[in-house]
Amino acid sequence: MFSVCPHDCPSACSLVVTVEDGRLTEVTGNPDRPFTQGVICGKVRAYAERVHSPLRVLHPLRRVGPKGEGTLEQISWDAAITEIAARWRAIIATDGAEAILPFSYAGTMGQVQYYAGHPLFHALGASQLDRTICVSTAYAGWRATVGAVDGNDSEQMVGADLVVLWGLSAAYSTINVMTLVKQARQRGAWVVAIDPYRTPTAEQADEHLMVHPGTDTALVLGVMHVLISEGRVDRSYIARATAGYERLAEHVKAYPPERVADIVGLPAATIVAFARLYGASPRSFIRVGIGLSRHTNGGMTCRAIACLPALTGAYADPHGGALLSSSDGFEFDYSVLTRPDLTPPAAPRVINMIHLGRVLTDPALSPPVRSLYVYNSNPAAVCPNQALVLRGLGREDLFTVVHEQVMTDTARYADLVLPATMSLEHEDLYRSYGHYHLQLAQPVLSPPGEAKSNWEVFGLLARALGVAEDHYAKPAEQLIRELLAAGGQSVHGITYERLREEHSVRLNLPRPYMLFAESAPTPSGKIEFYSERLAAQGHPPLPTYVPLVEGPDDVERARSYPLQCIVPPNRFFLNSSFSQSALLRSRQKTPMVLIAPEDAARRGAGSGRGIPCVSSTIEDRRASRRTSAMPRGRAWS
Ligand SMILES: Nc1nc2c(c(=O)[nH]1)N[C@H]1C(S)=C(S)[C@@H](COP(=O)(O)OP(=O)(O)OC[C@H]3O[C@@H](n4cnc5c(=O)[nH]c(N)nc54)[C@H](O)[C@@H]3O)O[C@H]1N2
Ligand SMILES: Nc1nc2c(c(=O)[nH]1)N[C@H]1C(S)=C(S)[C@@H](COP(=O)(O)OP(=O)(O)OC[C@H]3O[C@@H](n4cnc5c(=O)[nH]c(N)nc54)[C@H](O)[C@@H]3O)O[C@H]1N2
Ligand SMILES: [Mo]
Repeated sequence: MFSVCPHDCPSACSLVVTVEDGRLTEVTGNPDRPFTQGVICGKVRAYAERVHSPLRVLHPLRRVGPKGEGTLEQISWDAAITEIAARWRAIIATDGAEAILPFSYAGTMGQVQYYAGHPLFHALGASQLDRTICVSTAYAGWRATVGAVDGNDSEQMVGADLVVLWGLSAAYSTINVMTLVKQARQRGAWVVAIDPYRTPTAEQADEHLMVHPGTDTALVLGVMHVLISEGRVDRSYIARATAGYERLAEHVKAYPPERVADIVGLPAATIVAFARLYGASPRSFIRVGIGLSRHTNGGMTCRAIACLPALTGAYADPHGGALLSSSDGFEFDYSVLTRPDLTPPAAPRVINMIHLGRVLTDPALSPPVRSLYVYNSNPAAVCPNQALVLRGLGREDLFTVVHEQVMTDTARYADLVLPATMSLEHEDLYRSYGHYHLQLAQPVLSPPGEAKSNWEVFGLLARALGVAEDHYAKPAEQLIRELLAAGGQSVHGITYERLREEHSVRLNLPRPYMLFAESAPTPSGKIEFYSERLAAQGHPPLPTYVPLVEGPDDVERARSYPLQCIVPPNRFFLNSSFSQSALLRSRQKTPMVLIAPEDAARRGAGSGRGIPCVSSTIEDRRASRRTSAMPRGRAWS
C-alpha cells in the first residue's frame, strides 16, 4: 500500500507500507518516485514503533494533578467537547474571543489536517497565530528578490558542474537531496558545502567552506565582487531578466575578498577560487537550507544568495539555478481551507508564535490569553524562551487543551488531552517544500482507541459552538476536491481520482523547470538586485551584510555570551517529534553539544568527539579557520 510521510521535512517521501493483521509491519521508500528513489530516513523506517507506541494517547483525558505533572484520568469525547465549548463560551462572554489562542505548527504537513482549525478560530474571532517559527525570514528574503518561494527543480542538479549545499544539513534533514548530490557527483559535479561546522553533509562534499555563523551575506558580496570585477557574468541574462545591476556592481566594490576574508573566516584565496569556480559555468546548482534563517540577518542572507544565479545566468540553465523551497510551485488557493471570510469584521489581533512565553505571562496583555488550544505542535519543547513558555503553561487559570498523538511535554500541562490520529489513519493531501510532486494518502490503519483527526475534532467543536458548521459538514475528501479544483495552472487537471490512482503526481510544470529563465514574478518583472519595495520598507535595497546582533560580533554582548550557538536538526528526531521514542532515544543516547576543541579546552571540558567548531569567540574563530577542510580529490584552482 502507498502512503506519504507527513512530517515537516522537504522530502515529503512517497512511502510503500505493509500492514498485517491491522498492524504496520514495514515502511520503505517508493522506488518508483524520482525524488524519493526508494530512500527514506531511519526514523520513518522504524515507524511501526511510533504508530503502535505504548505512549500514544488513546482516549480523551482530564488533568487531575498539578500542571506539568501529566496525571490524567480518562473521560468521554462528549464530556471533553462539552467542557471545551462551555469554557470557551464563558471566556468569550467575559474577555472576548481574542482571549482564546490557537497554537499549531507542522506536526503534519497534510493540508487538510494542517489547516483544519483555521475556519473554526476565524469564525469565533479568536486571536490569530502568525506561524513564524521556521521559514519566515528565509522566505521573505527569497521572495523580495525573485518574487516567489520557488526555484529550479533539485532533480536537475544531476548534470550540474557545481553543486553548492548552502546552510543545508541534507544528510540529516532531507536525505533524498544527498541521493541527488551523489548522482550529480558521479556525473562530474564538484560539491561544496557551506556550513559553520563539519556536518555529515560537509563530510560528503568535495569542499567545505567553514564560515562564521551569520556571515554568509559577506561571502556572497565577496563572490559578487570577484564575478563582476573579472567579468564572469552573463550580460545577456542580466539585461533581460534582472533589475539594478549597475547599482549592485558599484555596491560590491566595497567587498574585496581580503575584507570579506576577515568577516567570514576563510582565506581570501579560497573566496576568489570559489567565485571563479562559480563563475566558470552557469551549470551550477545551489540548494539553500533553512539553517540560514535561524539568524537575525537570515532574510538578507537568503536574498543575497538568490542573486548569485542571476549574475551567471544559472537560473536559465537546465542543470543550474537555485532552490530554497518549492512551496509556491503548488498554486493552491488556501482560503478554501482557511476560510478567512468567516472572520468577524473587526479583525482579531495577531500573535507571533515565537512570543508565546511573553504572551502567556505578560500581565499587561489585554485581553489576557485565557485558553490555549494546541494541535500539530509541541510548544513546551520548540518555542523560544522555554523557561517563560513553561511558566505560562503552568498558569492555573489558563485553560489548555492539547490534541496529540503522544504524551508530549506540552500535553503534561494540559487541562484536557485529546487523542489524535496519525497520517496512516486519516486521509490527506501533501505538497512539499523540496520537490514538485503532489501526493494523496488514504488511511491504511484504523485509529487506535478513540483517536480522531484534527478535521473530526474541529467538526465536533464547530457543532458544539454553533459556528462554521457548513464548512465542517464536508468530508475531508470533498475539501481536497475543492482545493484541487480551485488551484492555479500548476495543479490544473490534477484530480482526486488521478491522485488516488497514481498516489504521487508531478505538478504541471515544464521539465526542466526554470521559472526565472526570462523574468521573475516581482513588481518589476525581473530578479531584483535592487529592490524598491525593500527600500520603501526601510531595509537596505541592495544585498547588504549586517552583522548578527545575537552573537559574538556584538562586542558588548560578546563579553557575556562569547559563544555562538547554532542548532541544526537532530538525526534521530524531527523537531521534537520522535523524541518520545525509546528506540530513537537509544540511538541518540544523550543530548549533545559540539564545541570547538579550543573553546572546550579553555572551559576545562573535554573536546568530546573533537568535531571542529560549532561555536567560538572571535579569536578562536580565526584560529579555527586553519582547521577548515581542504578540498580532496581534485585540484582547487
Ligand atoms: N532529522 C531531522 N530532519 C529534519 C528536521 C529535524 O529536526 N531532524 N527538521 C525539519 C525541519 S522543520 C526543517 S526546517 C529542516 C531544516 O533543515 P535544513 O534546511 O538543513 O536547516 P537547518 O537544519 O536549520 O540548518 C542547516 C545547516 O545550516 C547550518 N548553519 C547554521 N547557521 C549557519 C550560517 O550562518 N551559515 C551557514 N552557511 N550555515 C549555517 C547548520 O550548522 C546546519 O548544518 O529539516 C527538516 N528535517
Ligand atoms: N527544541 C527544538 N525546537 C525547535 C526545533 C528543534 O529541532 N528543536 N525546530 C524548529 C523548527 S525548524 C520548527 S519547523 C519548529 C517545529 O515545531 P512543531 O511543528 O511544533 O514540531 P514538533 O516538535 O515535531 O511537534 C509537532 C507535534 O504535532 C503532533 N502531531 C503530528 N501530527 C498531528 C496531527 O495530525 N494532529 C495533531 N493534533 N497533532 C499532530 C506530533 O505528535 C508532535 O508532538 O520547531 C522549531 N523549534
Ligand atoms: Mo522547520
